[in-house]
Amino acid sequence: MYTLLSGLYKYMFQKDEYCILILGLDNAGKTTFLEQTKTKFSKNYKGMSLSKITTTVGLNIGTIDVGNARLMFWDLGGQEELQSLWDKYYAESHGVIYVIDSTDEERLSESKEAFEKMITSESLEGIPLLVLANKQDVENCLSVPDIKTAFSDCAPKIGKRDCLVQPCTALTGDGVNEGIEWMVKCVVRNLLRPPRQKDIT
Ligand SMILES: Nc1nc2c(ncn2[C@@H]2O[C@H](COP(=O)(O)OP(=O)(O)OP(=O)(O)O)[C@@H](O)[C@H]2O)c(=O)[nH]1
Ligand SMILES: [Mg+2]
Repeated sequence: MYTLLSGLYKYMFQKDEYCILILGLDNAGKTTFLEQTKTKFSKNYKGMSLSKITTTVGLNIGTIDVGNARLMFWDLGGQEELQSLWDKYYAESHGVIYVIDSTDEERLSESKEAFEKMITSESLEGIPLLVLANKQDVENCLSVPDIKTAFSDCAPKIGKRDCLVQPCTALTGDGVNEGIEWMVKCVVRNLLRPPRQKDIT
């Protein structure tokens, strides 16, 4: 009886947990996106003022619940010297959100290099990839087709994993719901993924 009841309790209340990395160059808008996501998806979350966000040294974490899924975000600092820390988190992640500053054409190739290095990591093979073309509120910014063209030679390396390039404005929240809902759908159905490190230990 106990087993039956505890099984029922788990079925009804326990969330499946997924770790989602938020990566991208410094100033792309990762932390702004995380704060906006927490504000949109957590009822009682009193977000910090988006204008007060400063560059991340280390990481920020955040959790939201969407249906039966609990997403735990790790927003890592994007400065060059911090990028070497990204791969320490790959083994435990179930999804990656890669944020691009659509207003910064000058650093687009730098962003592409970091992206390429990340997607070629074996530990991320097969995991869903949400690419955010952020700062779409700024006039004359790069569009999704512009970014897809600039990143086109990465396509073979993305392979068969789920990938979506989503226009987004983290500051106002445009595109945030669409991106998160897509990610939830992908991580939940990504049953082919081998067990994560934490599941083994
Ligand atoms: N116009 C505009 N500005 C944005 C948007 N999202 C973020 N920003 C601005 O971009 C700057 C950098 O944002 P952050 O969220 O700190 O960027 P980050 O990617 O976390 O940067 P690091 O922590 O250094 O890696 C801030 O001044 C934000 O206000 C957006 O959608 N539109
Ligand atoms: Mg940050």
